[in-house]
Amino acid sequence: MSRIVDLKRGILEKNDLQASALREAFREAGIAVSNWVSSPGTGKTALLEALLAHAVTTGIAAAALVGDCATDNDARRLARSGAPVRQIVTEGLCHLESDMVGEHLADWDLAALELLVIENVGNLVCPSGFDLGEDTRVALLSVTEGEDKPLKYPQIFHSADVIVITKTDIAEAVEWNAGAAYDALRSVNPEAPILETSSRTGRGVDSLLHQLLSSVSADGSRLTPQEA
Ligand SMILES: Nc1nc2c(ncn2[C@@H]2O[C@H](COP(=O)(O)OP(=O)(O)OP(=O)(O)O)[C@@H](O)[C@H]2O)c(=O)[nH]1
Ligand SMILES: [Mg+2]
Repeated sequence: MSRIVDLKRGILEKNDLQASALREAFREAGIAVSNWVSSPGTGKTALLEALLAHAVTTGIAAAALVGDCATDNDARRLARSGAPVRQIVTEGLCHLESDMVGEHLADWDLAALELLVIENVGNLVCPSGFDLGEDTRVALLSVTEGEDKPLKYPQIFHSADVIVITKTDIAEAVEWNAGAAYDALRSVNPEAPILETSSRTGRGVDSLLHQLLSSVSADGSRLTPQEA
């Protein structure tokens, strides 16, 4: 048992070390980086498609790195925006690790970008322990998942800098109880801004884009979402 604990600790320490190096590289390049975590099907890719399209039309240099266990379906969807996109296939691993991010960014000119979004593998547990060097961790919750998910999977919502509610266009149809959801979110994360979005209507896309961009100040240093 203690060998398993030691092994897990070793993996996390190695990840944290590489994440610190990535964070420094992102800071030097002056790029805002966010790591999107949620369960499968919350609408990460759909919202990111809308966000990238909005960034392209408003002249913001944004790019995406997307992780999945298998297929490059999400990268192909996102590439339609015209923004640079790359897929990481984890071959079954339930989360992204910082060395995968580093390898896939090795030949990118980060200084030419203003925003990088990393879409993590859809999973409400595993990604929470792995720092990817991001400025902003975004946890997403869709109106179809059930208002109690933050209580059942507290770590992922607790570790978020920004919380995004997705698919609000169908909230009424699925009898979404916003009050119960906010109570659950606030009980595990009292501070993080909560944004309501719909990739169908475009609701909240501009606010999210500005929230992510404002995480980096003019000198490249990190601001908390409350300071931004
Ligand atoms: N009505 C509605 N449907 C949405 C919205 N966003 C996503 N969907 C639908 O939800 C389903 C899942 O969306 P994806 O964007 O693939 O979800 P994801 O979180 O990227 O999924 P994984 O990458 O597999 O974890 C698709 O059928 C989308 O069309 C939304 O804002 N409104
Ligand atoms: Mg996706």
